[in-house]
Amino acid sequence: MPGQHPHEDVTGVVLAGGLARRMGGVDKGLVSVRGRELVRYVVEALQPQVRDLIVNANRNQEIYARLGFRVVADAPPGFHGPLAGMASAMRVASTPFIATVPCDSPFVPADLVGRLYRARVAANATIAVAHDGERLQPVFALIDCRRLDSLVAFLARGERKIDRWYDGERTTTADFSDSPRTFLNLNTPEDVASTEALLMP
Ligand SMILES: Nc1nc2c(ncn2[C@@H]2O[C@H](COP(=O)(O)OP(=O)(O)OP(=O)(O)O)[C@@H](O)[C@H]2O)c(=O)[nH]1
Ligand SMILES: [Mg+2]
Repeated sequence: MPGQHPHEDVTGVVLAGGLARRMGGVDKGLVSVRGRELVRYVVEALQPQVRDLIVNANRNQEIYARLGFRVVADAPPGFHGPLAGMASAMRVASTPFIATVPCDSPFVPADLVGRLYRARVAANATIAVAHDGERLQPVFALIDCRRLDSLVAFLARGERKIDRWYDGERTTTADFSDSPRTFLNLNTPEDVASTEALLMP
């Protein structure tokens, strides 16, 4: 039925594997935002949209595991960027697709996965990436897990840039220009403070 997407086809992946250099190297997903770990906002928004959820983290895996979902580290290891986290999630996902979101974007909309999914179907693409009207938002993406071999080969060549992998795939975009808050992400301590103010009742 138009306007719907098969939840059972999608595993949500929360990318929490970064170094958070702009936040002083803390584990960003675990940073407290109005008394709750940042990753929890993302998990709560994504979970109703997918069948399974995976948290991709390279540190504090046992703390992330308390969220109740599978935790996977990057493969290959070594902080090579979000593509490595996507690859390890694609390897273990038991659904045909993964939908990725970063752990530092607390305003994931309830229709994120559905819109990505519909854009992918409409374009007969293997990847759908969110577009904010000005630029691609590459860590908000729906990816066909059958492209794992392509991604592994890309990483094995020493490539790291997410846009470059997308460029070589059958990639389409999903327009989220009506929803700029989706892409608000917390990179610095100042971002945490301003978002806490936004979340004030
Ligand atoms: N799995 C994985 N995810 C990463 C890696 N680097 C960044 N990310 C994720 O990509 C998303 C967006 O990245 P940034 O906001 O730049 O986060 P970051 O790289 O931790 O922070 P900075 O070092 O300040 O840029 C976040 O969800 C990060 O967790 C990585 O090496 N591996
Ligand atoms: Mg960020």
